[in-house]
Amino acid sequence: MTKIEIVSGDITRLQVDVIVNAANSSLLGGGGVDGAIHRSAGSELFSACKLLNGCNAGEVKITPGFRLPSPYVIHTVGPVWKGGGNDENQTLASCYQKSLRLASENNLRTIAFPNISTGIYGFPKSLAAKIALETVRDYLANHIEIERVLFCCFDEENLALYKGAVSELVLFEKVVSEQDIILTSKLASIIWNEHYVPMIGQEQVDYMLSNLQSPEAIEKLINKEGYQYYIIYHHSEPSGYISIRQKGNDLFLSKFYLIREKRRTGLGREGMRFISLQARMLGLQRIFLTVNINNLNSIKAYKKLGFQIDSPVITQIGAGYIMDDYNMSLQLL
Ligand code: AR6
Repeated sequence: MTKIEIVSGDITRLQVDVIVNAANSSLLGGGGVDGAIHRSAGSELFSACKLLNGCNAGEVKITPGFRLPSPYVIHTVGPVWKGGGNDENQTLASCYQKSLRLASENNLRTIAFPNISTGIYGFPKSLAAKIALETVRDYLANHIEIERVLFCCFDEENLALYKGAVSELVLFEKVVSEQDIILTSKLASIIWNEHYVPMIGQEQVDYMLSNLQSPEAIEKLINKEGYQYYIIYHHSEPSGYISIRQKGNDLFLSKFYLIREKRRTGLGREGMRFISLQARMLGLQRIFLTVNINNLNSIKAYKKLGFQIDSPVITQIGAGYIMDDYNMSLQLL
């Protein structure tokens, strides 16, 4: 399921399509991982780097790997830590994001990162690990072309931090395969049965599940109606799912469901952050949803996440069933 792996040791030994170098803005070599990469790749790498005209912090450039086992190297320049008030976090995130984008553009499917900026550049390791993992996780949610991402930890402290952080990482995986669709439908069945039966009764729940949440119905929503589904994994367990779609200038949040045992574990906030990110990436400033007026816990949870109630709305769902809902919306800042 997960494409993220934590490995220890020397990045210059890894057999992946591309390794990332934590370089400096001259791109002409240095100490740390940069020095190790230049030594293993040989002097041709230095010659290739001389032609690149340097690189700004947060940016990326690509060269062949020459004598390295990996055919390519992406050179990125991390931020120098100056206390945190100089956009260090954003610059570090940009290193990871732009490296992945460059890998995608070059059809490179497996990539290894060192712990950028956490050596000579002095970035706090725990914060750097969190930014690295979350940035990569968010990119992978929408880029199925990347097959494997290795975080290569050279020092024991980083290795322990990454192992801890990755086991807590909430993953959002895009629903693409038939298997994913079947899993989504199963999650729907669990969640509707535990959550909606007391609200709208078993009969209506059964009707909705077989008509609107069957694998065929979900497949149609994805392939014909422009919905994107993401399964939420927590501690490697499928824990819920999200379904979104652009409607005009807004993002329509069609489904945001968590199985009962995963509620009140912070997944709501994590999921909302992910949904807001999808809205921003589409250039949208507002998220809206409908929620059953008797679904008091969800209404409360959405309010806590910043949503407001706009108006009541009645939705016909077929076979004489209706849903008595509220429209709720969240304006993104
Ligand atoms: N494989 C994997 N990781 C390594 C290796 C290796 N062979 N060697 C060191 N590390 P740093 P920065 C880890 O200092 O902080 C250079 O001089 C190391 O444990 O290499 O981004 C450049 O030219 C640490 O966790 O990079 C720049 O001037 C991580 O790599 C400056 O350092 C990053 O440490 C960049 O500083």
